[in-house]
Amino acid sequence: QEYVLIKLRVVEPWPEVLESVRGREVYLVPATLRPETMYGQTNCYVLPEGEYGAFEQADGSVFVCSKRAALGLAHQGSTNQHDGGFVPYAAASMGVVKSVVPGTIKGRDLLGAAVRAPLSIYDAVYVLPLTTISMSKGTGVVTSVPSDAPDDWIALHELKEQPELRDKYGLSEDTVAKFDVVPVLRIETEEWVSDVSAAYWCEKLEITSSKDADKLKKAKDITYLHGFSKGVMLVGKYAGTKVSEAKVLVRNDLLASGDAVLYLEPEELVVSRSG
Ligand code: ZZB
Repeated sequence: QEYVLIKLRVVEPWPEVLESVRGREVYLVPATLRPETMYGQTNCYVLPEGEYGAFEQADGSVFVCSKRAALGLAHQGSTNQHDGGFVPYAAASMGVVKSVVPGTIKGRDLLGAAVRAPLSIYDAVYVLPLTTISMSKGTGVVTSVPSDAPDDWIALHELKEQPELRDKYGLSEDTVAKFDVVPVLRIETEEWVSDVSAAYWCEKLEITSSKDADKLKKAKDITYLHGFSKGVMLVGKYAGTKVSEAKVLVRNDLLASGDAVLYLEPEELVVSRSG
């Protein structure tokens, strides 16, 4: 599985948990399969109970992600632990990567941090909680595109509508209030048309909770399928282009500008998850 890791740069106010790397180039690195939707990023999600680390990369920058993903990246040669040469899988799996922040970073400690998301129309977006994140997929960090990802839409909607939920995580209203859903691509089928397909399907299927797994899966399947086959870009450099073509163009632009890196999900680690 090839994911694109988007580099979301941590900016002031600096989170306390990252104090030891203050002033350095620190990024949260969500894994995405939908680089063409990055114009619509409204926030970033982490798992509150998830365990993350801050891992130094070969260029001196620091990636905040799961240890599992850091090992996978090391396997691909993203760290300089082995004189810049190929990093053997065995060495990576023996724990060559080391977090440059002492102790573990809980997702909870990252909530409310501000990050700069490449291509997003918003200057800075905030780190918010998502309880359905799997720590054994991607990096454990997810970038949120509520226009086209149903899981992202409902979780943001809940945080906007429920002050008690924000209180539970110590989040101010500012972290969600002004972040309206951004239309990124139009899907037009014979039955329906929408510029914010995830929002459209969440409402149509009457999804009211992020725990509504069955309906969310249905909404996700529909938006994924039609987004790729029928979607046309509405914004950015490739406005007017089909999603199926824009996807690789935006991916390549993000890689070329240094705003993203590739992450190949290692087979071995996926297999070991199921025993
Ligand atoms: C931006 C985006 C925009 C995404 C969209 C989806 C959609 P898959 O197919 O199940 O592998 N994701 C990444 N890592 C995780 C994780 N650890 N736990 C939960 N969700 C995760 O799904 C890959 C997508 O799931 C990724 O692409 C990411 O969200 C999220 F408009 O990034 B995506 C209809 C989906 N639309």
